[in-house]
Amino acid sequence: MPTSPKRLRCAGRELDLQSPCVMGILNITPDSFSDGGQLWQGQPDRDRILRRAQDMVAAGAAILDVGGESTRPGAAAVASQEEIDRVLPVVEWLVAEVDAVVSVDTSNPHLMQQSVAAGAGMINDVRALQKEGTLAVAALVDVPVVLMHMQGQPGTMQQAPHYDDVVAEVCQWLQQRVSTCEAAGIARDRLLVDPGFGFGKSLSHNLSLLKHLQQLGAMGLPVLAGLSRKSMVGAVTGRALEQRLAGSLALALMAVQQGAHIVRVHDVSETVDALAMWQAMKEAR
Ligand code: 8Y7
Repeated sequence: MPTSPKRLRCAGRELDLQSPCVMGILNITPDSFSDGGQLWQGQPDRDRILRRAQDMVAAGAAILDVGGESTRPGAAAVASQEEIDRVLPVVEWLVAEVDAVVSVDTSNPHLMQQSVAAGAGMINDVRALQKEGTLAVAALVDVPVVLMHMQGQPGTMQQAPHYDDVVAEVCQWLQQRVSTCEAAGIARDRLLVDPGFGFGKSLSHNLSLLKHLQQLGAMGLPVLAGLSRKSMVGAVTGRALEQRLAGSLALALMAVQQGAHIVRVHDVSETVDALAMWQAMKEAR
């Protein structure tokens, strides 16, 4: 089984993936799925964003993931320039002020290019570089790229997700995307993979992917898992969005136990503590 790289070069920063990393979520949208526009006051709220970002980094986030397009099921599409106007200033503020890798959560090639030019150290694309122009931009820049699996499109993906063998199909699809990326000139050591929990998946699909996450790790690339506050927590616990912390911590722990290198979360401090306990246990005799 190929082993994944132990370090990732992200613009001027290095990520050590030998112990799990936490990626903190910064949603710069008026209508975010799980944190409802708190960083938005008609425009991105610089003070609130920087305070939230500094808190996340002080709590142990190694990466901050900034996004301006809501991909929640049924969300409306955002125009390209509007997304750039939302997100690019935030990338610039974070690069200047915050001691962390800045990841840009986008499928927009213009925003990818401009964000990396502004100092972003990672691209997180829920469409895995399938949009026109994104492969070419990703080949030209020199930062890691997260390739996430999604079945269908955000607006309709949860209507009737179907797989014969979800684990095998998600792994095969990501293998294909990795090959396409390599053929386009993106070095393999810049790629990460993510099964895309909740993106065109039923509860049982999500649970199978988590249970067998190690199969994704067998590709030999770092694995990212985004489970925080997702509907699978609601489905199992019956909890509303703001009451999904305990379920989300359990999922983060299970993900790293199954080989995830990076967990994408809303609640950084709590997740860092949970992972510290996991790490301590792991290092015991
Ligand atoms: C994921 C993600 C979201 C995920 C990666 C949410 C942007 C929905 N989920 N990116 N983005 N993986 N790589 O609930 O699971 O946070 S948005």
